[in-house]
Order: sequence, then C-alpha cells, then structure tokens
Amino acid sequence: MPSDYDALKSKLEAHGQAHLLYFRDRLTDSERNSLIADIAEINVEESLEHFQQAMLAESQNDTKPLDSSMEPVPQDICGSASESSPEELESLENRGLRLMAEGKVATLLLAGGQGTRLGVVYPKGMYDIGLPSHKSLYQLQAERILRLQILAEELTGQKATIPWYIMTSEHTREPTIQFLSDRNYFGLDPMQVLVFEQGMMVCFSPEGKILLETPSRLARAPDGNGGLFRALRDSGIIDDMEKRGLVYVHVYGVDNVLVRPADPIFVGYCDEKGAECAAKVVHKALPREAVGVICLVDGKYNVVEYSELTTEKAEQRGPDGRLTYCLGSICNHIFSVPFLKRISGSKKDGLKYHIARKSIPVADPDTGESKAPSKPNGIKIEKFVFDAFPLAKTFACWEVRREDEFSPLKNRPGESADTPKTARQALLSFHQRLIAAQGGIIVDEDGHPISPEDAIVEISPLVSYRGEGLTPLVEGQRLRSPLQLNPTVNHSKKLADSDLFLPPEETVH
Ligand code: UD2
Repeated sequence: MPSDYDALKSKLEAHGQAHLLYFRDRLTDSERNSLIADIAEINVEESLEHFQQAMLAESQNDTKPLDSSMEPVPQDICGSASESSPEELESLENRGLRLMAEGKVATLLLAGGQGTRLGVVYPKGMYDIGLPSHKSLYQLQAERILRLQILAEELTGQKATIPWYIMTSEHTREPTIQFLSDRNYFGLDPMQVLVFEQGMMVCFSPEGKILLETPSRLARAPDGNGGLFRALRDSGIIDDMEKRGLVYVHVYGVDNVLVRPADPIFVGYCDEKGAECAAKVVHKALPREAVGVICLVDGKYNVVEYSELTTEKAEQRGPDGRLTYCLGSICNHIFSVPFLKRISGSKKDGLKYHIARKSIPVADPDTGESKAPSKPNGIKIEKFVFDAFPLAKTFACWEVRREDEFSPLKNRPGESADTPKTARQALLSFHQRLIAAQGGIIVDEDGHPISPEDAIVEISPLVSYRGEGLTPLVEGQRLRSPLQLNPTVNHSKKLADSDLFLPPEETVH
C-alpha cells in the first residue's frame, strides 16, 4: 500500500471524510489514481470550513433574520430611466459612448451557470428562443456590442473597441469557445473576446460529507457568480483589464434576452455619480419574484437574494402601498476596474458562501452508477457577485423599465414564467413598440393594421440598439408582419414593404 494513500486516508479520517475511499477496492489502478489526484486537488479543511460557515450563516438567519438589519436605500443614489427626460438620457448616453470611444469600457458576461432549470446540456447562451432570425442569446449580445461600437464611433469619430469578457466554467467553457469561433465571433474581433474560467467547489451532503459523483470523482459545481473575483485574479484577466486602460466593466447574466451589454446610459450614469459599483434594477413585479432586492444591511449597500428574503420583508409596503423593498436586482452591474482590482487582489476576497439545496448526481453505493434524485439530496455552496457591493465606497442604482430591459430565460418550455416563449414575446413586443413609437404601422398580409400582440417584429441589433436610427426607416410606413429589420437594406432611403419582409423559418407562436 503506497504511503501516499495511507497519508490521504488518515487525513480524510481526521476530517470525517473517509467515505470518499468507499469504492476504493472496486476501482482499477487508473481510477484509483484519478480519485487520489481529485482529492489532492482540493483543500479539504478549507472546503469544510466554507461549508460550516455557510450553514452557520443560514441558521443564524433563521434565528435572527436579516430583517432586523435591512433598510431601504436612500433616494439620492437612485436614478430612473422613466423619470429622466429624453435630453437627460441622451446626455448620459453620449457620456457613456465617449468613454467607450476612449477605450475605457468593457462588458463581462457571467456564463458559468449550469442552466439546470432550463434543462439543456449546452451553455444557455447558445439557446435559440425561436425568434424569426433564430439568433442565440450569445449572438444577440455580440451584435449589440458591435452596434455600440458603431454608435461610439459615429459620435466621436474615434474607432471604439468594447472588450467582451466571458466567464465560463468547466461545463460551459469548451462549447462556448467552439460556438463563438465556429460563427466567427458574430463579427467581433476575436482579440476583443476573452473567455476565462471560474473555479469549482465540492458539493456536500446535508451532514457535511463531500459527495462522490462517480466512484472515482468528487461531485463539484461552479463556485457561484461571485467566483468572478477569484477567477479574475487566477486567470490574469484583471491584469488584462488594467493593461487595456479600462475604467468600467459592465457585468451581466447570460439569460436576459433584453440585456443591453455595456449600456452607455447606465455607464454614463455610473460615471456621473462617481460610483465604484452600480446596479441596474427594475420594480419588482411581485413580492416573491426571483430577483434580489437592493437595500442597506447594517448601513451598507447590499442585495438580499430572493432565496434569503423573508416573506414579511418581501411583502412589506409603505403608506403609499408600494413594496418597501421594490428595487429588484437583475444581475446587471457595473464595477470600476480599481474596485475589481481591490476585491480580486487578495487571496481572500471576503465574500461569504451561500447555501443552495440541489439535486446532485451521486454514485450509488451498490452499483457505483451516478444518479441524480428527483428531490434535493445535497448542498452546493456558492458566492454571489453582488456580495461585493458592501465593500464599495460609492454606489449607485439605475432603474429601468422591465418591459424594455428585463426578460430572463430560466425555465423549460411549458412552465409558467421565464420560458423561451415569454423571452421571445418580450423581445418581439419591445421591437413592435420601438417601430410604433417612430410612427411605423404594422399590418397583416392584406395590409390591415394588426394589434401589437399579434405583430411579429424583430429588429437586428446591428440596425438599432435601443430604437435609435429607426425614424427615417419606418416613420409613416406600413410594414408587413412578420418583419425582420436587417442591416442589409439601404439605410439612406425610406423602406418599402418588400425590403422588410422576410418570412420566418418556422411559425412563431
Ligand atoms: C440571479 C441573481 C438574482 C436576480 C436574477 C435575475 C445572483 C446570485 N442572483 O439569480 O438576484 O438578479 O439572476 O435573473 O446573481 N453564473 C455563473 N457562475 C455560477 C453561477 C451562475 O457565471 O457559478 C451566472 C449564470 O450563468 C447567470 C448568472 O450568473 O448568467 C445568474 O445565475 P442564475 O441564473 O443561476 O441566477 P438566479 O436566476 O438564481
């Protein structure tokens, strides 16, 4: 018996983890070596410490809920798109676009999640929600970045490059790289697309035993989107950001079909406020909506995640009947590069782990076969990206209209909310409203105006980012649904129906 093995066994026994060697006698030599290597890769003591701290924090929250330390944020740190005049929005937008032309703005996609609720085995960004164009979420985002670069150049005369950092995990890295490179990065310069990988964390039983996914491999999951800070350091991305002279990084979740990567209005607002951190928010639709709420906790800016918000706080209302905690965080944040540098600079970023009870595939003790039970059997511990907010010296909030900017794809087709269908409808409806606002009339095959709900209108992000530039194209025009507005048309003249009509490849319901 190798002494390495004996040392490992006693170490595991000392930490109550000897079960990790349960299948040992049934393994081939190479499987045994790979198990030993897998265990050697983790710091057992530290992992258990994180688990225990996360469990303790959860039980303390049960006895002394966060409630007693929560307060709404002061009004003066909150700006609002709907309460700003068109001139104010334009001025913020120009400020953001100028920063882009100066090479000071990047956008960073959080794409390390496993997308279990959607039930696909590939990264969520590759999902086709059934738009007439069949563009994936990744493509929509890449084209929005391309469009912004054009807008920044049009405003300043300077060529703009907006780096697109993509944080992936063990599961999403390879397919994401393959997907983007097979499609030529959707027109972006490959040098501006930087894919990096976040860390993984072992999974536990409720009793704190590390789980085995197979007889020779530990069960692991990505360490949460708050793993960003460690990944920035470990991958050297933070150095790349500094080298490029970036000042702001817009960080966002992969699944919001209406997301505006590097939104210049939001960047401009953050810059105007001199904020190190900023959060884009929407008014919560329902008290129990699955979004975090922006608030103060013990006097510091914070987000209380939906899974940790008590019903009492979720439903609390002020004298005007509005939810007291109404600012829903939509996983859409800006961080200044000095702030990212500060948080990712030290080995311990100071972010706590949170508990998520999940169904985790584990090795069956009799057969060794890996099976995921239908109910949660284990615990993943993860960091949340917004847990960095309390560490910011300055913070700002920018509120936007939900119907214009937030429709996440979370669940499988057929579920009641946040499905491919709701995401598709949200995008088509947003585009229909943009056309209507610029005086375009959507008509059916016989030329009769049709109701907004029946209109199928998709505007390529390469034509317009948020409605700009549409007036000369659509004002006073009768435009036939289904309509795809693509950049191949001549923008210098008004469009005829025939320019705009492109039949969808399949019926969109
Ligand atoms: C997230 C927010 C929630 C709300 C909601 C809106 C967090 C912790 N929660 O909840 O407050 O804004 O979105 O839709 O941000 N991800 C990684 N690595 C991981 C885990 C997740 O990159 O280890 C990414 C994931 O790919 C996605 C984003 O982080 O782009 C949010 O993850 P999620 O969809 O699991 O979060 P959700 O819906 O619980």
